[in-house]
Amino acid sequence: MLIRRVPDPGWSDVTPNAQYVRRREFIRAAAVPLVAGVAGCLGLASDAEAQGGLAKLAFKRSALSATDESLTPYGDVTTYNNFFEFGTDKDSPSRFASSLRPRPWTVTIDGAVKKGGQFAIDDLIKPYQLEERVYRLRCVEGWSMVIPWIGIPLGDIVRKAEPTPQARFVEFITLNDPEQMPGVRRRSLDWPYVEGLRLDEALHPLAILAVGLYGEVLPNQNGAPLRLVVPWKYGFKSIKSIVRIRLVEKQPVGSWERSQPSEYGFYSNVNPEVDHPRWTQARERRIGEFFKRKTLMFNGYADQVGSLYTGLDLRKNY
Ligand SMILES: Nc1nc2c(c(=O)[nH]1)N[C@H]1C(S)=C(S)[C@@H](COP(=O)(O)O)O[C@H]1N2
Ligand SMILES: [Mo]
Repeated sequence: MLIRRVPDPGWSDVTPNAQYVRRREFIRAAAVPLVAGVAGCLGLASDAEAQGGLAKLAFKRSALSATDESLTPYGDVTTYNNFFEFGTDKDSPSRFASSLRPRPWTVTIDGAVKKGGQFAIDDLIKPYQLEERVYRLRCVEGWSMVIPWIGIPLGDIVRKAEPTPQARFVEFITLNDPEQMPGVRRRSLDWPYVEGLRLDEALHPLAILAVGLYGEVLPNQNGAPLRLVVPWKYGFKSIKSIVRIRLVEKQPVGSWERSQPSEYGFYSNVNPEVDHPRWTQARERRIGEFFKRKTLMFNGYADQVGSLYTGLDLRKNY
């Protein structure tokens, strides 16, 4: 069991990132007294200096966090990215995503729902208390990170729209605007970027819509202003800069499945036992670490999500 329950310390203050990182370290160190200044010696201040200077968010810490692992530094989380709408190199998103305009931003919720509509991003999020969820993100390419996301349960948004009995899947669609996204002028994928979940996966409490990370609003390169985070699936399922959430009857075809169906399936659960056709999925490199580590079933969330897949052949349904 990799997820340890921690007591909820309640609403966080709106804290500068330096204190924020120190407090996290403190919580992780549990009983070890932490004197002022020690954090700097441990190199935590350099993390803090790398903050984006973006708006701070008020949030409460969630018990559904992987609190037993070190956070990937902010600088890596925000410069080593996949966001093909801004190019295919790892540093393309951080170099070019400044042209994305995350406000004003409208999200359409439609399809098999009673209460759909078009919502300004801030109105959509306002009714909910933001939560911090520290999750492992594991890319199908074989690297991983640990990121303190800020968001709300996806299930809250889906339930509020009141899905009709026809709704069996949720389809997510990214903005497709060549003015803001230079990468969509090239056919590296079929635009717009699309992803999908089964309805019960979307309603699982671990699935969130993120609006921030490290206590701040999402940097553009991480999918501002709204992106999905599904921690037990490969990173590509966690679609960025969402403009539409559609409840549908038929299983959606995601962009990666469309581009290469033999390599990327609908489920895309992190599974060390099922290799990608061109490489093993048994191990991964945590960004910032030298040695590879074993990839865990469902990315370490097997206790929480395993029951969603009882009776499903995970080799056929990759
Ligand atoms: N719209 C969109 N969403 C996307 C992608 C993309 O290219 N476009 N890349 C995916 C992949 S492959 C990964 S691994 C994660 C990376 O998220 P991060 O850059 O915030 O770590 O975003 C996913 N979401
Ligand atoms: Mo990925």
